[in-house]
Amino acid sequence: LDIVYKFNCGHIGGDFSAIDMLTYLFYSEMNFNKEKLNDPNRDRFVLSKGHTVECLYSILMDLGIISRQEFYESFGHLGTKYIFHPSNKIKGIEMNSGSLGHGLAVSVGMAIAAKRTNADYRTYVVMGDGEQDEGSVWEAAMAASHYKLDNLLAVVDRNSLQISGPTEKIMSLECLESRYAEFGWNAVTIDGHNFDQIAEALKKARETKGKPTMIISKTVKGKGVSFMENECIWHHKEPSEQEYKEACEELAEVYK
Ligand SMILES: Cc1ncc(C[n+]2csc(CCOP(=O)(O)OP(=O)(O)O)c2C)c(N)n1
Ligand SMILES: [Mg+2]
Repeated sequence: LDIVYKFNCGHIGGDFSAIDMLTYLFYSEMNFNKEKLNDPNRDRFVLSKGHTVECLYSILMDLGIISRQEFYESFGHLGTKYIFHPSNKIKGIEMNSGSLGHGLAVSVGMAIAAKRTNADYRTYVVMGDGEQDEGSVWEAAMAASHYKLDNLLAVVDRNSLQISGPTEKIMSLECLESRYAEFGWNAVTIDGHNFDQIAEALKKARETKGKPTMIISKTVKGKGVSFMENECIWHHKEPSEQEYKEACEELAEVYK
């Protein structure tokens, strides 16, 4: 919220739908921290829905991987690595993303590389639900099951909204879980704001052998701020001073 307000740009709705999942992945699931940035065995994370980079920046700042001061001084300036989508010039970010439909395919490549080199890192990728409209996602989905990538964990942030409206109006996706299951995945649908359900799904994913796991993470776009929740306009809207104040107050209530 601070980043989007201060720089008057960003994608707050999709940041807030995904941040609970990213929080769990970075703080409780992945073999990844500040000391492991160059460790070949670190788990790989790809934010395929790269337009919501603010949620990733927030975590990397909190983990001390990105300097908060450097970030706020240079974000968006000419020549900076702190740009509006993830850049792999930043330590801790594996892949440039933002052009939707590429993250799963690149993650499949990372997972295949682990298998071929007998490395035991796992690969995690978070996609958007509107992103599922990209045909390349389904090519990658086929490859993931073909190569039995049980070291690959994918998430669809199922907030049911994309840039211009509800996913079901633009390109219906239901039933997403059974589609992935038919593509040979271990697919599960959970409440993506419930840490117990996230933990359970990730545990089962680790136990599943011979297939990749897809978590359909049902979320609320704009989660945590009443006037942003489920409102398409907040895909890419910047809060006014008053809206910023109100949003801060609401979030402070939730997190006190
Ligand atoms: C290939 C490509 N086409 C178009 C865009 C522009 N774009 C940015 S965000 C977005 C909507 C994405 O919706 P969704 O995947 O549901 O993301 P979320 O709801 O999590 O923000 C689009 C079309 C893009 N980034 N990449
Ligand atoms: Mg969406």
